[in-house]
Amino acid sequence: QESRTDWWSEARFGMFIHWGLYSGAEGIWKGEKHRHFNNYAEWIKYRNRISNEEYGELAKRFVWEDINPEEWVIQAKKAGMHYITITAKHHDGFALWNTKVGNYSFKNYDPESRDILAELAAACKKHDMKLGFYYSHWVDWEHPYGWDHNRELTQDLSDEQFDEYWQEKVIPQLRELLTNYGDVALLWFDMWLGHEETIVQEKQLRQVISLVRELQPNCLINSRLGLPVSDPDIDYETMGDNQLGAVYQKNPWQTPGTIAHSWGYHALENDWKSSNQLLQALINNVSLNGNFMLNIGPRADGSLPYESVSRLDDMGRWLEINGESIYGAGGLELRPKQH
Ligand code: JFZ
Repeated sequence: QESRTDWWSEARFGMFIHWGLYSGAEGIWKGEKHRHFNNYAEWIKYRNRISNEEYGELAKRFVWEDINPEEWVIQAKKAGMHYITITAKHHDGFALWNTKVGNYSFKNYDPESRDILAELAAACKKHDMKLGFYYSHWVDWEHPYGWDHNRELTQDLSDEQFDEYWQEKVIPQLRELLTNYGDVALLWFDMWLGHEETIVQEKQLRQVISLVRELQPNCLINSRLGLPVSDPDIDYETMGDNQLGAVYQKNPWQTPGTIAHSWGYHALENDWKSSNQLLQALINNVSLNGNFMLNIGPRADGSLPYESVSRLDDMGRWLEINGESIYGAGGLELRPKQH
């Protein structure tokens, strides 16, 4: 019996791309001393309480004549990857595409900018690469009624306010993403795991699911949407960072991994994992019938750090020689497929 996750279970290895205004900050903000909660480069707006306007100015650091998403696709191919997931909207609330919903997107901050998701979608089509979108659905630091961890210390966000954010930003933006960019292979919702007091309601999540099923029936939905993995509408489980799947994992699953620490580009990080470590993460996951999605954080000019390129190329070379053991009925299939 065919299922919409068939391609996914064959694909095994994907590319995650964290790219947004934070890429222009490179993890560094004037006077930042206290690194609390986490020190991810892509969390810089939150950590430094940067206003929407000032943060938007980071758009000026983007070098549009050098930015070419096709290069990311070619790099993914070379690494042996079969799908790409890009941060359409991260927690900062800033849209990478030319959204008509609100004004927090490149086109309103830099007249030279282009619709990067349109270009990436075209490049993926050209190179036979599946494309998916990361969308931060409950955390949004731009919208006054999106979830912001600092709010816990200040005021309570009412259910009505949060639903206003949901209906006027989340739903119409997802509609755009599922309408204007061709086939969307998967959606990657994000949620801080273990956060009990989430304000998202089940009926809001069901609304998203209906929208996805209506507009793109083949699109996969991940578990960080906020419903249990056992829910029939959750197509695959997202594990924690570099976490391996449980042996009796029933659902399709994947681990998202970073090459260093942050997901977005950070100029000062140098805790790179080795090519061997990354290959072992991939092989471990595949041996447990799971996927591995390795993240890159391009700079504001679209380029990738040498350290990332060299690791991706190493993995691609290894897969070229040994790939059959991963994709065929090879020695790494320790147990029969369960789905
Ligand atoms: C979240 C984001 O906050 C982060 O910026 C990045 O986008 C990442 C992919 O997702 O961070 C998480 C959330 C959960 C875990 C790790 C990082 N986890 O469960 O290990």
